[in-house]
Amino acid sequence: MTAKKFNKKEFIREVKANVKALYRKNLEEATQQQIFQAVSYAVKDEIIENWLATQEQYEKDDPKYVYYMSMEFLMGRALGNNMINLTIYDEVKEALEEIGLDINVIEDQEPDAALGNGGLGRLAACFLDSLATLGYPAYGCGIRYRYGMFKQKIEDGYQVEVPDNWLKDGNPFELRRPEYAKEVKFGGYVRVEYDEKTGRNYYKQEGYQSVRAVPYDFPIVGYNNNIVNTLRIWDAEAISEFQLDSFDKGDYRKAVEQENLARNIVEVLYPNDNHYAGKELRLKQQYFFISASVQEAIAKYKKNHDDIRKFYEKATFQLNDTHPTVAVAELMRILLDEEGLTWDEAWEVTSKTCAYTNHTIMAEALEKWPIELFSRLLPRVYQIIEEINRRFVAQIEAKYPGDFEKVRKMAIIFDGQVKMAHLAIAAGYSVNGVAQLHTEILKHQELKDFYEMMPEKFNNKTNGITQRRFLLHGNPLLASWITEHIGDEWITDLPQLSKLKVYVDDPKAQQEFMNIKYQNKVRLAKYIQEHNGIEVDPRSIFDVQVKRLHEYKRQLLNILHVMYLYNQIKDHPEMDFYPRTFIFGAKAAAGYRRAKLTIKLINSVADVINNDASIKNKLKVVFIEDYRVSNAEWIFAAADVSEQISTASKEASGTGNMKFMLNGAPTLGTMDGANVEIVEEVGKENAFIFGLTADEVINYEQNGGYHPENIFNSDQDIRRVLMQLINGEYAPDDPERFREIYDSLLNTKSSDRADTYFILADFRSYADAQKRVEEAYRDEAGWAKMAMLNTACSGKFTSDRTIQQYVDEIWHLQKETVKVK
Ligand code: GPK
Repeated sequence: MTAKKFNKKEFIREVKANVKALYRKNLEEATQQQIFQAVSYAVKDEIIENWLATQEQYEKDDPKYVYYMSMEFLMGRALGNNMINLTIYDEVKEALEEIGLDINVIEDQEPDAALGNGGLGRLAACFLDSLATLGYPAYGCGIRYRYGMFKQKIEDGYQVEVPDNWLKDGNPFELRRPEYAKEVKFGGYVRVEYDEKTGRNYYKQEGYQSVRAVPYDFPIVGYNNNIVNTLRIWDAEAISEFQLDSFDKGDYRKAVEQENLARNIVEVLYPNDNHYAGKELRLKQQYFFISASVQEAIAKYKKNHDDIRKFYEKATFQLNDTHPTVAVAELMRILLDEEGLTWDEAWEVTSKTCAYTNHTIMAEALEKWPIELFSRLLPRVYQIIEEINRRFVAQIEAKYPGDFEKVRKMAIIFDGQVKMAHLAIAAGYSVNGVAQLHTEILKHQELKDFYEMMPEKFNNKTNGITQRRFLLHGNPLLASWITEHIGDEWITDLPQLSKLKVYVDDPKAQQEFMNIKYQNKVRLAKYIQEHNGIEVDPRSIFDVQVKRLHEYKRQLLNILHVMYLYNQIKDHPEMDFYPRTFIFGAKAAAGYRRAKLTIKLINSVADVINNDASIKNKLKVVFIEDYRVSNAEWIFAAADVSEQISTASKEASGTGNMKFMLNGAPTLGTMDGANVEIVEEVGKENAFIFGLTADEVINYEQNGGYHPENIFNSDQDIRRVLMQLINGEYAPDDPERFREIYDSLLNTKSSDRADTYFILADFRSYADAQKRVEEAYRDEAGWAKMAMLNTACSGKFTSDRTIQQYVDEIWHLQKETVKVK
């Protein structure tokens, strides 16, 4: 399993040649960006033989593939990761040094491939890494957005969104594959023809508009195993006029409309996380990439198989949330209308091919499309969904005779809407949640009726993360230290980290471990100084909350607590207080007003505190601009404390929590999502747990009885902090600025219950937990041990384990091996 030998001389020669060929320049004249491109093409050359060999091997073995269908792949940078997985990172580093280049500077030229919002998109990226590393045949299927997740600028404390023109300098790793282009049709109407000979109706879409879907392939390099899988993302191009039906030739208006459709469809990623906006263009995006991907999967199968009724033996579709669920109907359409299967035959194939992952219980994230919109955009697909629904409702009625409530709650089409989750569950052979607690809540609360009707479909797959990116690449110092102590098998077998347990009481090991943490803090402090102009002390506790800005994730609880601490220090200047740096990083959806106001609040509090000399640098607050995969790697490496403080029951899993743990940062969190399993692995004494339990939260939500105003009235510290939201303390120029946040916590006049996310309920126990953090940190040896135990016990949370469970329990794929020639 060793990779091809790396030839340093040859590599340098190639980099130089690439600079010439691409830019007609010598190395000395080239910009760092140009050198990045040249280096990337040289690395791509190392990949390409393996990519070919892998696809040849697959062709020969004719394995089953998983098609991971996702609107989002939050890949981050490719160059560093590809070098890591090719196991040529150190060699390339040396080679570049030899010609006077710094690998960090070169890597820093690459824009993040930010084709995703947050956890869901990053999970897809980690899964691709694990699939290739474990040797499973897989395609990632998605959209090549021209503009990915917006870049975040902070101006006057407010978030400003800047377009992410990530393709402007060209994209060295991608490969355009026009030979696999597909036509995707929208709108028009369905004509039914009865064929006397076969006695069947035939359905034809007419008067439609279409776009050409053109795939771009990205190599997904497995770790040190010669395997290279493919992420296939689709671009949209206009169907040129000479390709129009003779019927449409000369229809100028149609030609223009089709061109606009092509231009708009892949223009931009919707920047919503855990939130559905119901936009027509979003549904177009969904059908666009799904139709192209399903057509391609079928075409690939048909190349060497005759019996389409056995399609599911060679392909399975994993639907990453409901966003790709139209795949169910598109597969039915092709099987019925193009392959000529009967309904029952087509349904058998479809329901053995599709599987669905649920990523949230947040009601506002549930996708439901108005039938008017859906049937206008996808007339034939809508007909098929109607028939799926008719049959599903009949099943419900057969199982629960006379129980109309069941139909009302479970139908796929109801109240004028198509409910995508219901379609995914009715059609799929598997429904999974992403952490134990989340799956239990699905089974017994959110999807209770479905679980009762078809319990066999439900299963849990606790999320995971790839240690190749988030430790080996992101934290090279710790990675080397670990390898020195337990060998390097952890790179593909993370539970090996438990071997570190013998070192947790060893003072020398403790010191080395904490020294590495310190150096990573210095690296981050430099980044913060350069990007934020704020000086932070690497000896202070780095207390970090990085994730999307959302009310349920409760960045507000964190910053209110900072305000409380500040009051304490001001009141008791002599108080013994261990210096703390509170670090935030978060993008808010562009249209999410309250989230954006929370960013302004964090920055306003930061301004006051960071500029108050009287507190002698005991407190610092930093909001890191443009939190994204590339700077996340550094942030996790430098964290002392991992803030995972969502309202219990609301965070399906979390994956940032796992990245912190891997890098030796204990969790300060609620018993929510995968935090529960983190505590299970590392022990309660090595985490700081607080707050309401999921059961308590759900009980309040269902039965009432929560009165935040009572807490406000009886707890003077809390009252004071809340008053500071509306007395101009942090907004002297506009004391009303944060009124909305204040009202959200106390005012029941607004439509929803006051303090929807139980911030006041959890405030005291959060503050107590923070106190315990401080005490624990003062005990140097104790803290070192706790930090090391977090790393040592993080083995469960590799995405390699998650993928192996998907393979064993859902997909049933065979491992492939590839030899280099
Ligand atoms: C869930 F529903 C969604 C969504 O739209 N975007 C998103 O990132 C996240 N998620 C969950 O919020 C996390 O708890 C979870 O770990 C992650 O998906 C991956 O499953």
